[in-house]
Amino acid sequence: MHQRSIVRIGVPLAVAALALTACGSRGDSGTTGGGSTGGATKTAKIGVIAPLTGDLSALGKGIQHSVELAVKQANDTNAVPGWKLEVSSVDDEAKADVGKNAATKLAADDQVIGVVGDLNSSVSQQTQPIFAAANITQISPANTNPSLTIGADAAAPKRAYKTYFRTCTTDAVQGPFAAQYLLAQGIKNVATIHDKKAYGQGLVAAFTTEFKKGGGTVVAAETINPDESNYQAVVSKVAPSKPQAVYYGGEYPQGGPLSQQMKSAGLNVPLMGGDGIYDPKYIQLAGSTSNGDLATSVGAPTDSTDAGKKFLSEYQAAGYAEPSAAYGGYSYDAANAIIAGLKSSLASAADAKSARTATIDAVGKVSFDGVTGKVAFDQYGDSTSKVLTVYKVDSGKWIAAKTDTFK
Ligand code: ABU
Repeated sequence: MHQRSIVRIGVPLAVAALALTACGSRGDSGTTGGGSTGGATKTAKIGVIAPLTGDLSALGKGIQHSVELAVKQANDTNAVPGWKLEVSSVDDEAKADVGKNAATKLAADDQVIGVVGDLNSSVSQQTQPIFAAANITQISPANTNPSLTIGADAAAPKRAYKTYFRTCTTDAVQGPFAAQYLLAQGIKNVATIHDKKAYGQGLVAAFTTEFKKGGGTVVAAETINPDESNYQAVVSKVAPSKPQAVYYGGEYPQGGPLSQQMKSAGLNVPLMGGDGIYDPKYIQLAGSTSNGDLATSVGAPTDSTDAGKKFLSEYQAAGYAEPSAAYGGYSYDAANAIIAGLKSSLASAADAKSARTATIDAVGKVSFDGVTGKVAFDQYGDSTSKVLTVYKVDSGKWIAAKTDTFK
């Protein structure tokens, strides 16, 4: 698409268009290439399905651009000889019904061989069967609800979809990690609040089991409606139980205002959440009274490792309009896991569609050192890495308080 316009628009604009293509800096859904294409004669696409508009677009854009960076680098290094890789991005708006349509669109494109996304567990519940029916490898950098890989019954785990993998760890680890952290801080009485969605509800359930096991008491358990923005009623219900902290299952567009409304109603205790609130926008929404609030997120801080620093520097050099955000490293690793699989699955393939099944098998066997640590998958499609970090709001910023491997 960009190359056709380059012929018409002359040299100065052509240079600008090439720069745009190389950065993959489109702001919305669409296809981007990026990188040199050498003598490639065949095209395979890696899809991105994420919220590219709406409240969670800060996270979605980080996912999109991180995949674009991996694809640009793969094209530049001729990682898959004879093939030009492209990114095809669709907007799921963080909504299950929109995600379903977006996944159907990607699956209908014969050149799509793998997909990175979705961000939301509740959206992936709808897109998983669509990609599975089309034999398209799906790797989420952010879904943490355990059922997506092991099925609904954690006591009898059974792989849900052979096409589905994730590079992040799950709430079966994240919830207990938070519970152990609070208990170690001497916090024994906690109120829980979740948004009734797959991620929030599952996270609170995992937290509650571990917190009680460790001797803690859940003094109140409430829910919010994520479509509302006034949480005074739930704050009034929780406050009389005098919790030492509130554990919240949900995302930052609701978590930030919940924290702000708690504090302004006199409930001056930390709100702790999972990776769904680990974003600067949470602090913006929660305001100055969010100092002391806590979040867990998957992995070690990206800027704490050499591989992470290299990724952030290359991301910045590529000039994307939005930061890589919480899941950038996981998205880059997810794209590189697909690309690693393509090295064998596309080696003698006539076209992308005929190599979809071989790609699933190849991705299941990858093992490499990525930005987030070792990238490899277990028998359910889960990441073998179980590293998490607790972050605390300090002077208006998230500061890492503890990084550990959950055992
Ligand atoms: N992992 C937090 C946000 C995404 C999800 O719904 O899992």
